[in-house]
Amino acid sequence: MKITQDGAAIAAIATPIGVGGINVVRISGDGAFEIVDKIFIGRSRMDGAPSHTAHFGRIVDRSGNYLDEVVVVIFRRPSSYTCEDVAEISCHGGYLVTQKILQRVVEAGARLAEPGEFTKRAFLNGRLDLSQAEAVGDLIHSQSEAAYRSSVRQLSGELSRKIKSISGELLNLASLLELELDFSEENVEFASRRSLKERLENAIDAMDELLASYSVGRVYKEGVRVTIAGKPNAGKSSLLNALLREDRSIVSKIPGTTRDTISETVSINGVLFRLTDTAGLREAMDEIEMDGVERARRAAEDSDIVLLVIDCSGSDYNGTEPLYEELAAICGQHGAKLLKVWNKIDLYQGGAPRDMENVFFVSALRGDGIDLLRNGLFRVVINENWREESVVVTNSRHRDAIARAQKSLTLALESMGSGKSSEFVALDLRAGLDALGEITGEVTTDDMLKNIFSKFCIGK
Ligand SMILES: Nc1nc2c(ncn2[C@@H]2O[C@H](COP(=O)(O)OP(=O)(O)OP(=O)(O)O)[C@@H](O)[C@H]2O)c(=O)[nH]1
Ligand SMILES: [Mg+2]
Repeated sequence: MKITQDGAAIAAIATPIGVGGINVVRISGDGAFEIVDKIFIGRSRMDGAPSHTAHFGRIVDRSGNYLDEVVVVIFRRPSSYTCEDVAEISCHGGYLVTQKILQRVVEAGARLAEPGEFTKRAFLNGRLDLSQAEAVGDLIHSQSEAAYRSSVRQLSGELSRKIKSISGELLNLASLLELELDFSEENVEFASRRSLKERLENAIDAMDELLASYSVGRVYKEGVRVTIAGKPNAGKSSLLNALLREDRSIVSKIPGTTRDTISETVSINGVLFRLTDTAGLREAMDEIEMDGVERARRAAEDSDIVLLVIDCSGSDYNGTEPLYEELAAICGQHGAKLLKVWNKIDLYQGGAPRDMENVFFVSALRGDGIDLLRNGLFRVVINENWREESVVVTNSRHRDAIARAQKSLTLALESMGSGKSSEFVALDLRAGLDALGEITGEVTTDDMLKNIFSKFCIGK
């Protein structure tokens, strides 16, 4: 296992800022144990201590005054998160005491770590590949069961294995073609063109599947934005409360109650939905309301799903077509889905409502039909045919790399079809391999790494 060139010791507080039971200051790199020995008084020295041992003692300042009682855990290279020498100082969980210990660590020779630098070193030292390192960041930021589950799967190397199996096949094909080139004088074919074509097509199909999984992956990772729109008094705020199963939004008989937009999140089958209640859409009466209506329109522009709530207690529902058309136009432009929700069915006087596609019948007040609507929202984003165990791409960087790789393979197929020399085909295959290599990190640039790890927290 190679150790990073610049293995100088770095340090950071690894726990959240604030007051808690324990905080951890983490040090990684050359001289990590010597640094601790300069500021720590315990029974033994860390420099000679065995890996994976915990040591009780005190951290002292320059004059030998004690700052805190701590436990230091040490991990010797390469058996640590970063594959370097790592010391973790657990101190009492106060803001000041932790800052003082970090300051001592820096005085003793460590430099402050940049965001994600521990994980970056873990990647550079081969402990994780790039998609796994990214999964660490996703895991920390996951806000829903689905985001959590998909990041754990990616961390375990599921996506990497899939990508490597496709790359392995491409590498075999490229090598065969390149071997042919070496023997070009003899004019031999190491693989029949038919079998080559078939294997390429299979790789393209496998990529298609991965690309298709991104629509689900994005939903898992980022959640779904839902706007609740409709005329004043239709029951939008009541519907928000019913979906949340709590009273968050102000409900009243007076039209125009909601003037601002209110957003809340709710988990449906583990997927995060961000629901936005809006001001009723009509020609506004006063300036504040006008602003609210404008916000409602903007929220609809920014949504994955728009719910048009229609009050069916009177005869008013007949007049909602213009509103439907307006929202349909907004949704059409932004690729969002528009669903109709007939509300107040407890007061409905018309004939039995017909079952229609993308139309739901509910009573936000009594809760009728709310579970069906919740399930409907879930079905809009997670197709019934989706298999839970499929490998899912959750990261747009990965999706773009797969799309580029697929394009190169399509070019390779075309070149073969038009009888071009193996040289061209092999070149396209290599380009495809490079694109896939960006996902696992076999091919990287400084900018790419900077971009990825700068989004991490300091101390991770
Ligand atoms: N009977 C019945 N009344 C309902 C139902 N849903 C909402 N209401 C009532 O309709 C009135 C308006 O509800 P809100 O939820 O405030 O409606 P809104 O669309 O948010 O109204 P604005 O914010 O003013 O645009 C309230 O008196 C609710 O109690 C329902 O399913 N059945
Ligand atoms: Mg309201």
